[in-house]
Parts: sequence; structure tokens; C-alpha cells
Amino acid sequence: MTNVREATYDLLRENGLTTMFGNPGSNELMFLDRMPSDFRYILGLHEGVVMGMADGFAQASGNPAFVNLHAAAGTGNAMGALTNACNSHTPLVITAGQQVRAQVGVEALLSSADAALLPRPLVKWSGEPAAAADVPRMISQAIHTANLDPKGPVYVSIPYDDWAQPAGPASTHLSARVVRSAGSLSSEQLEWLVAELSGATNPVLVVGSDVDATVSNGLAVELAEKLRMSAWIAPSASRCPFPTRHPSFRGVLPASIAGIATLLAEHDVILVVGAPVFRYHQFEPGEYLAEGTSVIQITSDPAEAARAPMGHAIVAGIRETLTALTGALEQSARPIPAARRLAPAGPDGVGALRPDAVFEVINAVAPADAIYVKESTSTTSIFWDHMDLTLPGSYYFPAAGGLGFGMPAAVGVQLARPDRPVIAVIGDGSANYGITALWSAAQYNVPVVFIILKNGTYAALRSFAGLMKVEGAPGLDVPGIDFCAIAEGYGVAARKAGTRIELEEALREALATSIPMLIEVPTEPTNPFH
Ligand code: TZD
Repeated sequence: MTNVREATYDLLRENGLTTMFGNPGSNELMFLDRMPSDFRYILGLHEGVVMGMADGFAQASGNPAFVNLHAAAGTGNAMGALTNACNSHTPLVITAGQQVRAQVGVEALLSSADAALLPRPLVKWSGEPAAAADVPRMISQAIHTANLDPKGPVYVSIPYDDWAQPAGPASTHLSARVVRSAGSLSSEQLEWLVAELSGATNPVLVVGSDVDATVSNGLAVELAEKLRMSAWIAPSASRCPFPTRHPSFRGVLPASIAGIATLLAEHDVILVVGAPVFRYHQFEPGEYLAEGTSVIQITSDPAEAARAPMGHAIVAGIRETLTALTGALEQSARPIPAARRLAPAGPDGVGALRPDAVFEVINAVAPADAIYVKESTSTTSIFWDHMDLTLPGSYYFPAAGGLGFGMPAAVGVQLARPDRPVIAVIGDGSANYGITALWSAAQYNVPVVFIILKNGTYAALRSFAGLMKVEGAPGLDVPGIDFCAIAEGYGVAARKAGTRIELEEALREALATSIPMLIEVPTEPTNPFH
């Protein structure tokens, strides 16, 4: 008779979850026992890194990724990373090994009391099966829950004596199940939307990460062109949903209440697609909207629709809605919005490069299909201004601002997309939260180019301190870290690049090799609010 372990591997295989990200302990060994040869296991040396790799892999592949953690301790280490996966609607099937059933009640070492409660509220759903025979069905439930809109992480705790038990009769039906959602607008809803947009005199498009997640970037361009709208990326962007060199593109909205109201004041209708309204950050209070401006939000996430402080919302599939809308709208005769003019990088500093110069070099040297994983917090808007990102799936950033995503996510993205070069642009503060991803990159031969922007400080926090009138706060500098030595210690080749020419040479070398490489670049601190 098929046991729970065999039935689970069958189920994972049928659903395409043959790459596992994990960090094992005694509770997981029975599951990993004789892992079938068509599965691959990517070991992360810390659970934050395991989660970051899985998050990058799932976002870049568009399919759920499978994660295996160790009990409560492993889950705890993973939870910071869950904040990002939760915000980015990343479909993750997270499992954690539980002590044997007979030893959970006595709280034996590495048992997880109230295991299903532990990861909430950062997962869409979580559970621990009431009986061994129900494990495969529950993992099936987890896969479908993670993958239905709004996608997101889910969590199952599994007592380790369950794996050898007979699978229940339901397990024979699970592998063949197909569960899909269909999120189209009704004809009345579409008519209303078309009337609102056609009747607007100066509408504007704001696109969010779920446009990129559903590979609807081309539809967003079509929509902007049809209505001759300028287009912004929603604030706190974690993906790139609109080509940054398209004439309609205006940039990423600032993440503040007053900032958005002011910037969009000239528009009568703001159409927000695939984003929350809005993911604010710095507190600059004021009116949410200027007089005469209204918002219409299209999102696949009911919670996102419900919590918006203003505007109307429609909960529907992003791709389906954009397809219907572009088909139903007439071509506008308004003048095409004038393209913005971008300033070139400023003069080079002495002993350190300006971030805009770094991005100019990267943009000039890297191929057009490069994918960027970014975690350098003070240089975000400079990056957007200097980079030509055209293809879907070209940019990933921690969606909840939780650092420790960048280094590992770059490894996960590269594993999912071996056909495109992956360049991780990481701050010298951020790098430390996920630094052991270097080891996974080296061991699994994942040819990510890691570029560390070494400004010696938490520059974003210094800027926040200025904004909040905080003086003399401790703990804002990170001097004395040699990233080349660290990289070499984990088995990754490394170069220092202190000038444009050195950076250009190092980047060309790194892109030409099939091994991971780290480039440490001394940079000048910048203020993101200036
Ligand atoms: N811890 C975690 C897990 N996430 C965070 N966001 C922070 C701490 C706080 N934090 C920020 O929000 S930005 C930042 C910290 C520590 C500085 C990152 O420094 P960096 O980048 O060198 O990577 P910049 O460009 O110098 O700001």
C-alpha cells in the first residue's frame, strides 16, 4: 500500500513542485528519506535564505515553490521573509516537520506547540493534519490555496511519524485534480469601467506588481496607449510592471499620502491595476486625493480592495480585466503625453562612485534581458531613472521592505530562469541579512552577479532620521566589512571595483562566466528623499 511519503512525492511531482528549498532537522529526515531522483533539494544555511530563494524562484517561475523548514525554530527564522512573500502574493507551499504525534503533548525538544497558529497572520492558510492519512490531502489543499488568486504563502506542519503511515483512499484522486479560478468582469461592470475611463478628461494609469506577476505588462502598455495616459508604477514597487523607457512612463510614485495626492492632482481619474491603494511608507499626512480626482482600483485581492481608504474597487483577474478593457475601449484622440527627460549621472566622486554612475555602467554593459534583484534602500528612485527595463519579470525587490530577500531571491530567480542573466544589486547593510545565499550560489553553481554597493552606512535610515528630525541615533553605520573576503570564504569569486572602468571590466567578466561572482563597489551615500 502507498504510504504518506510516496503519495506526497507523487502529488508534488504531478503539480510540478520538484524543486525543494529547505534546511533540515531530525523532524524532516523521514520525509527526505530516499528522495526520488527527479526531485532537487536546494539547501539554504538559514531559513531566511531558504525562504528568499523560494520566493524568488516562485515569483520568477510563476509557479508555487515548495519549502521544508524545521519545526518552530526553523519557522521562526523564516518569518521575517514571510512578510515579503505575503505582500508580493508569492505562492509558497511551506511545510515544517513536527515531532512524532506521541511527543507533541509533552513538548519534547523540537515539538511545535500550536504549530498551525505560529506563522499567522503572514500566511493565507495553515494547518496540521488531524490524522496521518490526511497528510497528502492537506498538502494538496495547500498547493491549490497557494495558487488561487490572490496567491500567497501557506503552511502545513507534519508530525514525522506520519510519513511511513498508509495514505488514505483520497490520495489516489489528488494528483489528477485541476483547480482554477476565473475572474472576469460582468458585462455591466465592464460597461461601467469603460464609461468612467472614456468620460475622463485626463486619466492616469498606476500599475502594480501583480501586472508583472500575471505577465500583463504588454496589456498595460496597450491600455496606456489607447487612452493616451501617462503611467506610473505604484509606490514601494516590488516588480517592474511597465517598460521604463516607454514614452508614457513617468516613474514610481512616492510612498506618501501627500506626495501621491500632489503628484496626481491634475488627473480626474486614477486607474490603479494590480496594486494596493496604496503601499505607503514615509508618513507625510495630507488629503488622500486632490479635489476633483477619483480612484478606480482593479485587484485580484479582496483584502486589498476592502482596506483602501478611498476610491472604487473591482476584485477580478488582472490579465482578464486588462484584456477585456483594452478590447472594449475606443482609441483616444487626446495628444500623446510628452516623454519625460532624464538627467545623466553627475560627476564621479573621489574614491567612491555615485550610485547613478553605477547604474549607468550596469545599464550600458548588461544585456537587455538581464533580471535585477534589488535591495539597496536609498538608491531606489535613482535606479528606476537610469535602468532600461523592458521585458516582464525584470525586477524584484522585497515587497514588505523586509531585508534579507535580495541575496537569496537572486539565487532563486536564477534557478527559475537559467536563460536570463541575474544581477543582484545589494546594499552593504542589506547583504548581511541573507549573506549565506552566497554559499548556495557556489554549491549549486548558480551564476548570479552580486554587486554590493558599499557606502558604509544604512543610508535610507540616515535619510529617515533627517525626515523625522532624529539626531544622534546609534546603530546607523556598518563600516569594516570586507565582502570580497566573505564571498571567497563561501566559495564565490570576488572583485573590487572602485571606478567606472573597473566596474565595467568586472561586470563584463562576471557576465561572461558561468559561475557566481561578487563585485564590491565603494559608493557615496545618497538621500532618497532629495
Ligand atoms: N531589518 C529588516 C529585516 N528589514 C528592515 N527594513 C530593516 C531592518 C530596517 N532598514 C531599512 O528599512 S533600510 C535599512 C535598514 C537597516 C538600511 C539598509 O542599508 P543598505 O542600503 O546599506 O542595504 P542603503 O542604500 O545604504 O540604505
